[in-house]
Amino acid sequence: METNIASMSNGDSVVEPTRASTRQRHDWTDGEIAALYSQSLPDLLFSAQTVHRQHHDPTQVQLCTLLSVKTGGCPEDCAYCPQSARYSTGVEHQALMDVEQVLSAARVAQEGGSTRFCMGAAWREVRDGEEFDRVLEMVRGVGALGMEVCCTLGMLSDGQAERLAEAGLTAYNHNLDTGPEYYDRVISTRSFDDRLRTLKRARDAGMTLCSGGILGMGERLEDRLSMLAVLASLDPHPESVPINALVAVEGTPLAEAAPLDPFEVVRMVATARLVLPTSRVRLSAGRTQMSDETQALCFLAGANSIFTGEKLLTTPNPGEDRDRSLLARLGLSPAEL
Ligand code: SAM
Ligand code: DTB
Ligand code: SF4
Repeated sequence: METNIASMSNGDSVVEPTRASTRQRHDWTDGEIAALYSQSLPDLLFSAQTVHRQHHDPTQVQLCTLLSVKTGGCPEDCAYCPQSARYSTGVEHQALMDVEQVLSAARVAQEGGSTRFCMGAAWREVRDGEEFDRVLEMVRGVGALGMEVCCTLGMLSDGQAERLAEAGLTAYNHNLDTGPEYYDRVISTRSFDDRLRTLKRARDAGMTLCSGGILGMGERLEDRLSMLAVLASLDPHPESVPINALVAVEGTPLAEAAPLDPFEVVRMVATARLVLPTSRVRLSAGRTQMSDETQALCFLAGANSIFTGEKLLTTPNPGEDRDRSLLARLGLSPAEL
């Protein structure tokens, strides 16, 4: 049965915010999403928590670890990215790592409580050959440890998606990054539709999807919300949705981007929770700039996954000790597989 929490907490709400609370809806309009987002913070958090508890244990947070298996020198022009060869960011280039090195990093991550290991490569797209074969070997090896395995390698062709799925890849990460209208202001070397095509290939090959975006690149609120509408239009919804706050890196075109209002991140997480009720919402890049209290509000708003460890791909992350203490202070526990 569908509940209308808005009428319980705020009879004047424009829409029925949680009309779709118990199922995935794929026809959210930008207007409906805007009405959710703009409720009072207490109403928004109440709705988001109610939906969150229908699908998830609110005390459990999934711990994921990232590893950059091939770093820097990327031909793309993503304006936020320290790994693009077009900007001088001081990121040291590193060729594709050896399988054994990657597996030993995965073991360390697992010992630290991570259940998911995500390997990233600064590629525009996957190319068939020895390097792709090596990545497939990494996927098999991490899977054999009993972890969820995720890769983010750029664009995929049909055959490549199938080979990744056969190797046991749990999830493919490919972010929309922003809404369709703003997209061209951030990246010119591949289109929004290219992204959707790669996501479809990964889905058709049987993998789960990890797709989200970045806040704080100069986009309007409408762009953030239309990104959520596109994510929700995917059927089924992406199983995990990373919400990144821009890490403004010197040398990139977005180095001077204005810092985000933390409440905008909280509202975005809560709105993602409402329109993507069954997905894991991952509070991703940008946590080093967030206070403990902001992160706590994000967990209250429905975030239930984080990246742990000292580093994301190339930029700093809070690190295990700090995260362990934050979760303990909030009475949250690492989710088990
Ligand atoms: N090269 C592949 C691609 O672009 O699909 C995979 C790696 S790429 C670094 C993965 C994602 O990291 C990007 O889509 C973007 O959302 C995120 N990202 C990169 N740089 C970031 C930054 N400075 N701040 C926040 N998120 C960032
Ligand atoms: C995602 O959405 N965020 C992660 C992961 N997916 C691949 C990457 C964040 C990268 C932040 C910048 C860096 O460390 O290079
Ligand atoms: Fe390359 Fe990915 Fe960075 Fe874009 S986000 S420059 S594709 S590594």
